[in-house]
Amino acid sequence: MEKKFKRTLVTCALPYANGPVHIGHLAGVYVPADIYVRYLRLRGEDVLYVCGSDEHGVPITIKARQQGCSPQDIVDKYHKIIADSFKALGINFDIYGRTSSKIHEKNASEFFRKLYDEGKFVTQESEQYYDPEAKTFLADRYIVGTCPKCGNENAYGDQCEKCGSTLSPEELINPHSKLSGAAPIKKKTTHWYLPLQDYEPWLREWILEGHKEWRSNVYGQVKSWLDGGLQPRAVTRDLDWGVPVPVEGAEGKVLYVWFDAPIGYISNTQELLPNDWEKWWKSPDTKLVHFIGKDNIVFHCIVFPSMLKAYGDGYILPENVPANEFLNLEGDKISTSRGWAVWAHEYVQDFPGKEDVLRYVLTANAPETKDNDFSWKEFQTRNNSELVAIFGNFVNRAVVLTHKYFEGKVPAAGELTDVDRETLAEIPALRESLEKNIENYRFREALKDAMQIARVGNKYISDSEPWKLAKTDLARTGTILNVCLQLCADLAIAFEPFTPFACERLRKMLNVQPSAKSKGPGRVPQGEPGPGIAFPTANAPTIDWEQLGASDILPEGHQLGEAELLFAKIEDDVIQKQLDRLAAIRAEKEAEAKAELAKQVTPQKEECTFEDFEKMDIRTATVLEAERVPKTDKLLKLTIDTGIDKRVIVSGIAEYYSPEDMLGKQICILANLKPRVIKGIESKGMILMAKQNDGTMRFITPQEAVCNGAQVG
Ligand code: B3M
Ligand code: ZN
Repeated sequence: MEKKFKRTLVTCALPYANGPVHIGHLAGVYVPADIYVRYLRLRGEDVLYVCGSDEHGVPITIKARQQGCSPQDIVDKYHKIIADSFKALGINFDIYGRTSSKIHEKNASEFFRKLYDEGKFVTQESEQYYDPEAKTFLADRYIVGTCPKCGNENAYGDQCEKCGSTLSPEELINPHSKLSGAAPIKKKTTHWYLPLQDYEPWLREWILEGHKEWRSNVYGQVKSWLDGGLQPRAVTRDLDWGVPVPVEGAEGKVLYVWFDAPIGYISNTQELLPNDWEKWWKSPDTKLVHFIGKDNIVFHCIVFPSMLKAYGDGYILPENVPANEFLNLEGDKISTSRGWAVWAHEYVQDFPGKEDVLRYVLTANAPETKDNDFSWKEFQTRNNSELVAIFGNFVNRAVVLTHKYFEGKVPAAGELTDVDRETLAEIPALRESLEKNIENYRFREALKDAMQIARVGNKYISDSEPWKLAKTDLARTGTILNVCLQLCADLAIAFEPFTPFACERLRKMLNVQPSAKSKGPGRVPQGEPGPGIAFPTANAPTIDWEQLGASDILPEGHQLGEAELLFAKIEDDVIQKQLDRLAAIRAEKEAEAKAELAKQVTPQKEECTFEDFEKMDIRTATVLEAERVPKTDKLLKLTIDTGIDKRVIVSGIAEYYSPEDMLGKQICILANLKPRVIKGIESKGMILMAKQNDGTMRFITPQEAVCNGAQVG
């Protein structure tokens, strides 16, 4: 039996305020959460929707150092950019707080203190890296050195961003501190740890036994953590940015960012509802759902629940943690440092009025069960052939024809034919499926159900051709349009969680009001009344989720608003601009990678003897004639003066040197190499070249001119 709850608390992972959010974040966390919240509100549920910026952690301090400002400056900047971009996309949290707030510092501090006082932590002494010049402990991120796997000289102590390897500071070649450049030394330090292993039996029971319905990626990750055996986890760090550890003798230490951040959910709730927050966090009638990305699973399913369990005091645990996988971009992993991303705040500037298109595409292609790819071509196709050609086109035809033949008033439905009835009968089944899918966090499938309503409508209006019947049978035309308009109303209801801006436009066209049940800031505000009649009009009927699938949502004679385009086509040049931007990033990266490769040196060959070397007769020579070998790209035919003779050498250097480049140049050759016939030309000897690892070559020439035939050795 499904448990009944009185209210739902939805949290979204708190984005790190060290950069803007991108489509990967949106698809993974915020768009699905927003759909879920809007849906519950449409159904009249009591929902609280909480998020905020995660403003602690080492990367923020590094960014501040790079930019020569304070960590607070960094988080102030990105907090605003992130908050604004969410709002622009219709993601309207009840509160978007921040973990640098006073209330959060107090909360996190008290949370730690209670566990400390009750002996829930263990302390452990360990050796940590220390910068003897800057006199401070170094987080792994603050240690840089050469990656042992790829040779990148700027690898971090925890990761190489070039090759993606996970590293530890011990593995770095020539490790040095980012702060002073000094070689780090090891120094003893004491930290507090939460003994996670003590919570293992309880976690097993709660999740592995009690929540078999969780997504398999989430359940599987939890199971493998538990099967691997849990370890005590440090909850403090030697750092000067964060919530200070509220214990004597802990100077220079702060709470670990993953200890304080989830408490941020609670702090933000308190900030919004200082007197009423407890019912959201401590009542068994509250259903708590965490929306996160897959890299946050362990923290939300193991660490934070163990913290709450240790704390006691009636805190509830999540009923579900629908974590998504990752979204890639044009076939490559999204990377903030490489700039390989589509940023939310840039999207809303580049595509004004198309917020819904991004929401739609990211949902249609959501990485719910596996990593997925975002491509601009697919974005364009989904807009043009789904939103425009199916949803928009259907609504447009229905509303325009009603204006044309019935002065914009909903015509009477005469006797329904089988087709009419069958068409209308499809909607309740789709509604049921849509509801089930959203309630079970299958948003891609839910969106397909909603789109199916538009497909049904589009097919119905195309097949029944009311525009042809108008001259001969206006009553039948009216019946068909009545059916179409009911389907338009269905669409205005069913799409609200997915494309709220379009639904607002659609409500204006249909002259209806949004559901009165849908409370909270997630409800889409009505547009400013324009000149002329403002739609929806004051006494316009209200559409409600419960009407979805009914055949009489819009009453006969109801006056519609003006027709407008629901979605607009996206042209190739707009897409090309985005592709060009990405291509430039890709080209830059490839050039960098090549330069990096060129620097790398091939390991030394096996030892040889002087006699081995003596066998080779290396001489200087001068190029007398040079020409391309016909029908080849790489070969030059060089006639050279070796001092011994004049001879021909065929050499694969045409990619790097033109015949003119070579003319008159002094070179070195291996003179006694056994002759070979190349492309029908006998080649006697080989030109000595310096070959770099990126494949490029340069010929070897004496520092000053010498006579031809001089022996090299
Ligand atoms: N700041 C988001 C991330 O890993 C992380 C989430 C915290 S949720 C409490 O990108
Ligand atoms: Zn590397």
